[in-house]
Amino acid sequence: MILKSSFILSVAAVASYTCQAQSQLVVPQIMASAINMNGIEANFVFSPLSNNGGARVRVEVKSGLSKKFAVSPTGGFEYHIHVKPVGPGNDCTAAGGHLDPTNVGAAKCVAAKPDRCQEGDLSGKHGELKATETGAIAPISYNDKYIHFSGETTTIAGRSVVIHNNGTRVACGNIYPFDQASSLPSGSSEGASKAGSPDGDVRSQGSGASGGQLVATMAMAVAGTFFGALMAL
Ligand SMILES: [Cu+2]
Repeated sequence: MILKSSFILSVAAVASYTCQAQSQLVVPQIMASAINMNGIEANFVFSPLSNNGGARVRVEVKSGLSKKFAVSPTGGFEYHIHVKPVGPGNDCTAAGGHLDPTNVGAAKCVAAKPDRCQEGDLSGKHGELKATETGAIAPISYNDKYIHFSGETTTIAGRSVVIHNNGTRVACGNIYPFDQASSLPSGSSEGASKAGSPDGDVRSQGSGASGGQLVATMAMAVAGTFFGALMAL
């Protein structure tokens, strides 16, 4: 009995500490992007790293990036943070070029030298999204110390994530503050592309993916990130 109640107390203490620390350090700045177009459904969560800046990035692809679809000989899909938001009708071209505040330019970005990569070149720094048989890719997470949550030219806020198939832009979604993204209406096409027209999102209509699902996924991602950080303390 004593053992059981002390266990419950410990859990309660951890939970209370978690909520407190989360609200003070992590939650206000978390950014997220939910892509849902052309049969491609993917979530990106950018959580600030507390110590030396940068972000913990979590990527989950639920559908659409299959081996059958992949054009590149590498069997991978590139993805980047682009400077502008997505245009009306899920227009990924309107997203403009890569986020590149230090003007690195188009020089080849290699994972071994991330300081020579564009801030927005996520697949250059961390590897392409590897196509699978089903098109779903299990969640991956990594740290990226070059990502910024502030600064007019450097922040990822208000920009977009674009997925490419051997260069061609095949899906995109805007980057929102996490708390804003989680309070978006439950219609997934609205949530995924606020600036776009739902008409441009034919295959996602009736796909059954709800805003609630996204919120749950993101909440799990955030919790995972936080507990990872706790363990590193
Ligand atoms: Cu791109």
